[in-house]
Amino acid sequence: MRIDIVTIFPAFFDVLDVSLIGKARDRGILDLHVHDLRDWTHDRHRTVDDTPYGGGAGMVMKPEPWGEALDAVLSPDAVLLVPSPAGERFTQAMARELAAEQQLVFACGRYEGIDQRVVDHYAERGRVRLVSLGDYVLNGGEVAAMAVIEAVSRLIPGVVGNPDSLVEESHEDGLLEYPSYTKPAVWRGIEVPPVLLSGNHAAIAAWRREQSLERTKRHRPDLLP
Ligand code: 6GU
Repeated sequence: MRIDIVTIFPAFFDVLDVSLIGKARDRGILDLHVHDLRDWTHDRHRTVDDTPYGGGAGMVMKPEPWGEALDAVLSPDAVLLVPSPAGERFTQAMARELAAEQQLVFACGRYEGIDQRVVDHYAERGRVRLVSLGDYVLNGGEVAAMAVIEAVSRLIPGVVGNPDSLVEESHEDGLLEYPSYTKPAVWRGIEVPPVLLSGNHAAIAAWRREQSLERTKRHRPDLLP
């Protein structure tokens, strides 16, 4: 998969050199490119924002640099992802859809967002999705893009070493994941639940299921039917 990120803070994405994503890049599974939006400005101050029409607080990102940047990096079959608190909620289901794509392009806005005409223009020519991580406000799209990139890339075959670790996780079966334990069997006087030491695989599976349901009921009742 090819991933392009356009941002005024390329340094945010330096950490994509490390861990599983870094390894996937080294092995050619992920072809990741970070672009500085200011490379597509032409004035001395490399201006990317201006005051909003209609008034109001904050600044809006100008359409011209975005148009030049996206014309340069978008291929016809790409999905343009615009992180925005006004977007559709990002979910594991969306991560699975995006993991099947050839190219993802992230347009990371700052300030009060990108001039709406940029989204409208590319929506007429290809696929565009506004994505939100959840109901809270970040300073810009960079951290959200990073979250989407990690959630999507770990679903690409070969990125995560053991594919079994993909299926037993929170949200893959619609429930939250059960709690996990490792050695020692007693730590600071706290025992590992005895069923996990029993060797009874059916009992372990039943216990884990019950724990998943319990956690989901407590923390995310909205996920239950
Ligand atoms: Cl995608 N962007 C911003 N700026 N804030 C957010 C968000 C995205 N998702 C949740 N909050």
